[in-house]
Amino acid sequence: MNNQESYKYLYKIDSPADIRSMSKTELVELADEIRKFLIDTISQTGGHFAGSLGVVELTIALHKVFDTPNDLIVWDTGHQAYPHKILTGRRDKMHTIRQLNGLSGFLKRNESEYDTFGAGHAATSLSAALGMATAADLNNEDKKVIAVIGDGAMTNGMAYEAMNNSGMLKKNLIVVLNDNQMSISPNVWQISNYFTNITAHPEYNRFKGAIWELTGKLDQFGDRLRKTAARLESGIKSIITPGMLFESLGFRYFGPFNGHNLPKLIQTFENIKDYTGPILVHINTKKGKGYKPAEDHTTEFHGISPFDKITGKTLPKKPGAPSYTSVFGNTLVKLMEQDKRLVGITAAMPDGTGMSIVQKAFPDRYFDVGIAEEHAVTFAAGLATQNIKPVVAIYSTFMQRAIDQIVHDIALQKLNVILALDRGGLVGADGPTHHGVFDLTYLRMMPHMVVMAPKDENEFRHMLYTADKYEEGPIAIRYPRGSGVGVPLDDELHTIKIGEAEKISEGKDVALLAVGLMVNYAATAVNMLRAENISAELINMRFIKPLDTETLDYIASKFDKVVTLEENSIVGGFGSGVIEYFEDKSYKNEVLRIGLPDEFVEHGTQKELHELLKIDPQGIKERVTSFLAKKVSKTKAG
Ligand SMILES: Cc1ncc(C[n+]2csc(CCOP(=O)(O)OP(=O)(O)O)c2C)c(N)n1
Repeated sequence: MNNQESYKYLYKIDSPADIRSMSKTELVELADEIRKFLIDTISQTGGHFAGSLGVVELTIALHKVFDTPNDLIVWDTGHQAYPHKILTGRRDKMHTIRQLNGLSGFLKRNESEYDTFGAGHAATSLSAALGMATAADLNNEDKKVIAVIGDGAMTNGMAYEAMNNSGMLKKNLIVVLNDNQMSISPNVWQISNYFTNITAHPEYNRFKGAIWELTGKLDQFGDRLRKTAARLESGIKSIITPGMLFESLGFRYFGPFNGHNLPKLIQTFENIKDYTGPILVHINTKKGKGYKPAEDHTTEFHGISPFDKITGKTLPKKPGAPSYTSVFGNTLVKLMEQDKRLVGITAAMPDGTGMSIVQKAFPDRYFDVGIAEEHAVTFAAGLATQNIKPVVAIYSTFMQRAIDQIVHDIALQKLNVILALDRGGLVGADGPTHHGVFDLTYLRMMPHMVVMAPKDENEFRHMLYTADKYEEGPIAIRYPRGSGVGVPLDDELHTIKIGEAEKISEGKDVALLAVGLMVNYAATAVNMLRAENISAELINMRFIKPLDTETLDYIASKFDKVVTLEENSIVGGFGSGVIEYFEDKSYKNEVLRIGLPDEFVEHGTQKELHELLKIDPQGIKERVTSFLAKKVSKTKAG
């Protein structure tokens, strides 16, 4: 894919040890080569791009100065770690990134010894790094631990919990704040203004460094003097910087530095690497650095499908059904026109969730709270106590962050909050950190919760309308990543009776009870089964909670064998709900649960994964056929 001859250094680097002997001038050239390589490769594969372009110099500087893998670099979220992968022996596999059996798009402990901590969700790096620094002490090991966190991830509470704890523990921890003033979308938070306002003040930092060194040398008085110096320093710093946030939390602050000045970065890390205690190095970088289209359109290039590297344009999409995300945004705007109580909340994903459509239509009724899913949910709960009807749109995987808030703040108090869980089910290339395969399980366990999953984009719109009209407590809708199935959209919206299933087709040999996307797959499987003279009845259950027990009673009386289908873990999901109900009623039907296995599913396209896991129409047909062929009778264990 890449012409090796056009690279002077890159193909000589198989591990970070190879860059440690290189001069700063050579490393600057290497940085250019890494960018060229990234542009060549990711334009063909697609992937997380702009963030990686922004940390090329940082990655080189860290691997040059620190003794990785003995020293530990913890990248937050992991979407910006492509240069790290390139320098740590994975250059020649980069063309496989995010593809089935290829490199992960994030960090993975089992992919490389340089990947110290797996991630995909934001703001875990500081806690994990503090754990590692503490373990180094406990194990009597000499290790530096460096966490790299973005300004977007710093909108998440976990970062502050970790900083607070770091200040208490006083472990040797270096935090690099990679400040590009962007999350995926522009950063919305108050504290980003704080970063921007921090004045670069070399005299101040030099003065501070000198005092610190001097007081450290005066053994017996050093500690007292240091405390006095620290007080003096606070006084001075509060005059020349707008706040003392990091220092108040117990970090020594250095910066801000130009994160693209490689020699200066190397020098900075050389200077601070042996300092003790928590240190924060603040660098300014440009997301998309070095590739104009990505610099100009950072949001689009955060994660991108294959593109033309000359024009920066992505390959044209085949015209097709609208995405669930856009149907969500457009329908919500329509509902908001009628119902003035409705407001929209996103946790730093306005484009990803379709909330940007709401933002344009109703800027005053739209809230981007930052990467703060827990807060988003409790914020919604607060709004709901005052007769506002919040719609919280969060990807299923990120909603995992807010399980307690849903239980404690919303469900327990029976507040009228609408939860819109986008990317429910397997998401494809982002892999196990991002698959939304537990939501039916974790939502189903909560009292007062209503949980729906639409079979197509039209039903989705009616479910949103139903949620708006529902006044009995929380109601959740989970829907898949990607396009709808291409059905016409009704103009008039109507409510769906809570807990009412829909019969799709009549049959006599076996019942298929499906939710969400699986209704469609099952419908195709029903046709395939018919060709083999198997007559299957298909029910679109629509509600995971409450279950349509009338329909379940009817199914249990009509069929010996029942199949449940869901794109969720089979542990505790929709199928488990059906089995629990049958058990409670002492029904003796045989039940086959088709869903996702009790393991983390790797990355690949959605289609590949569906096939692999036999939840595609063909797989369903095969599994139903062998289920019917099997003579099973329920017996006591043993
Ligand atoms: C808990 C969680 N919520 C949302 C996301 C989606 N997400 C991935 S990267 C990102 C922005 C991160 O911004 P920043 O930390 O500044 O890193 P940058 O991309 O600017 O390098 C977001 C919101 C996530 N990964 N994890």
